[in-house]
Amino acid sequence: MKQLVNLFVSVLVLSAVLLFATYRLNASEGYSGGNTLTIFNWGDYIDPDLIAEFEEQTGITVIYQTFDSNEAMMTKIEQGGTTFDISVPSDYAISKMKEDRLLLPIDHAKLPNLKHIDPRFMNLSFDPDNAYSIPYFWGTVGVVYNRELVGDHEFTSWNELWDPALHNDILLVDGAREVMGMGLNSLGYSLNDKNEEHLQEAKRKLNELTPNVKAIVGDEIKMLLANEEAAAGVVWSGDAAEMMWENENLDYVVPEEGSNVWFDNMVIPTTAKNIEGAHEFINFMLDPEIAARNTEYVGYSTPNAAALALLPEDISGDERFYPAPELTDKLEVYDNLGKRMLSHYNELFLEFKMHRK
Ligand code: SPD
Repeated sequence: MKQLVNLFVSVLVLSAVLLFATYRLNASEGYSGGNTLTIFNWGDYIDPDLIAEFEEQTGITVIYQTFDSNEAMMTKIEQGGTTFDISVPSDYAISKMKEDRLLLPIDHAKLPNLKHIDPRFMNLSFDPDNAYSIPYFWGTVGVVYNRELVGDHEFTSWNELWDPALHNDILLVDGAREVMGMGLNSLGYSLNDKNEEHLQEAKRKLNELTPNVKAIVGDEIKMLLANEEAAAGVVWSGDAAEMMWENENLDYVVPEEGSNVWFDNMVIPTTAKNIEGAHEFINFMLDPEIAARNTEYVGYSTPNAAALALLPEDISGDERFYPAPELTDKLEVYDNLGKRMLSHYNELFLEFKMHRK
């Protein structure tokens, strides 16, 4: 009898341990059981107070995870084993995720705040009718530079980055499309170019930039440039805005040969378990007062017209971050290049990174 009781206790303990381990695993992989919502967003891309407010307002518990590139995010969602309810891909990634059937349709009837989005940011080519994606932030790629450290340079041309005077003094954002795009644009080619000769030419040109490249980094780029650890950097516009709040010697420019205009939108991946909660979250983020606070916190440009009207003039009137449509119309949106070409861009970028070692 004693043996039977011991066996029973052992089975009970083992079950409890297994249950706990499963719970921990699910939590770390973004399990959205119960009244939870799992959000998969770029790093440094939301005011954390807003998550707390959303939880308080709705009674939903948010599990929040971050990524640092569209490619990493798509791989994770494709692999499965996650239950993300919300993600925030960029334009070309949205087009690819739609193609790969990784997105659920969004019910606009559940988003009364959608009316606040400036029509200029709706119905874009990567998702006509916004059937699968709702605008979050937008911006450009350009050069942030420290007026005190770069001599006469104003970076109206990408080619100024190649000046030997900038030896070991520039930082690059860790993005395959951004760096390859910059290489292609500096040669006068499109940042969506698929011509192999042009791509190899761009890689050779990037290799020539190596002596000037101090580091290729993620979100730390803001801290490094604000602390004057480098004279210039190729960055996303919102990161530039945030650095410029910290250091008044910094300025931001989009070089004249052309660059990228991008759009990050909220989506509901097919991994979602809390579709209702996902709609509630999207509608919450579209509220003008919430979107304005989020914009002031992260520094990126809001597509929400009612939120923009609430922002101070030094933000909403800054043409470096809210350029006129005439300028953005001249910039290019990244195309969904297709699986093979996208991998090729990534390989070339990796080869460039290896060339530095
Ligand atoms: N730290 C937040 C970065 C978000 C940048 N998204 C830009 C994507 C451009 N393709």
